[in-house]
Amino acid sequence: MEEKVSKIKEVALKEIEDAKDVKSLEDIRVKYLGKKGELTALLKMMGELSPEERPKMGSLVNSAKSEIEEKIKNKEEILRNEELAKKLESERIDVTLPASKQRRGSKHPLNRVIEEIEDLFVSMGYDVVAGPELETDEYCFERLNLPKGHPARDMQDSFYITTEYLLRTQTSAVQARAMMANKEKSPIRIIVPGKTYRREDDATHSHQFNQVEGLVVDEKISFADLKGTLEIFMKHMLGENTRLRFRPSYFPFTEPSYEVDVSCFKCGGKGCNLCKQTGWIELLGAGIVHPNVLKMNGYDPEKYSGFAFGTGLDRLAMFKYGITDIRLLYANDVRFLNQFDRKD
Ligand code: 2U9
Repeated sequence: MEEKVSKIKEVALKEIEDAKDVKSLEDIRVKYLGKKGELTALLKMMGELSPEERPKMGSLVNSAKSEIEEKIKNKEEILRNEELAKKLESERIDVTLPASKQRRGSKHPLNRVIEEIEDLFVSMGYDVVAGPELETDEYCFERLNLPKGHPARDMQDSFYITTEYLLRTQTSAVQARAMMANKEKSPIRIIVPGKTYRREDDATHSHQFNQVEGLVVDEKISFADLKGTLEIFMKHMLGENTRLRFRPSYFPFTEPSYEVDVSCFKCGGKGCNLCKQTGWIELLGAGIVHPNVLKMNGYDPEKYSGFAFGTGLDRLAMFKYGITDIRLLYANDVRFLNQFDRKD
């Protein structure tokens, strides 16, 4: 029996010594110290020994057991340290490697144009105002001198959600809201950039486009103020040599109304393919606010007058940056957008 214990111990200690990983150490522990382990079996056999032999053999088996446990514990620590060292070595970070390049986004050309316009008008004392894209018939049409059944409503067919609610066809509703919200009926100078929607079904028009409209209401506002403002606006956006041409037009909310052309910035007005040999490009609509619109939105037309204007931001961005296809503005193609990356 004594010999058997020392043999088991010797073999166990050798196996522990040779163990290559934590898993094989665990197998060794089970083999010798587990429920059905070799040393455990010897302990179970104690009952068969004589009472004189039992204490000696008991202490012998127990000390072999402790020695094996101790050795497994030490070896486990060594193996774990080795595994950790190997892992650290394989996952070592070379801090001297060049950093991976960060891909930087760029400002969308439409947003660049909007911000440029906002900065200009804010510098002239205007407020930038936003409003809902889902509008009521009242603000989109009625308060702009377009009662139900007015033939000019056909020019702006829209997406109706109910008979009362629709996607706004122009941002003008926001100007009407600003006039109504101004309880003191004090002068107003605002621009309203934003998305607008129309029910278009041909290939040259989009159901959604961006526009900016402006409104000034004050005492003694005249056509001269409108003309000067649009001149500053267009020269700022398209270049100092830009000239304007006003042609009579019709909008229900302004009287008189104008289509406003700018001299072609590609040929300077001589005539080219961009301006279809006319020297002019139609870019804005404008007019003197109709007295009915002033009245309907709480302003006394005897005391106040105003001017208003509007332009399509998509067209303006296309002209400014020489973009030839409007779909590029909405395709989110980084090869296109990267060209507008300011390097500053
Ligand atoms: C109020 C009073 C007057 C807004 C105006 C235009 C002329 C105009 C279009 C140009 C191209 C929009 O993007 S576009 O289709 N806009 O021509 N808009 S005057 O007049 C107003 C608005 C609100 C209370």
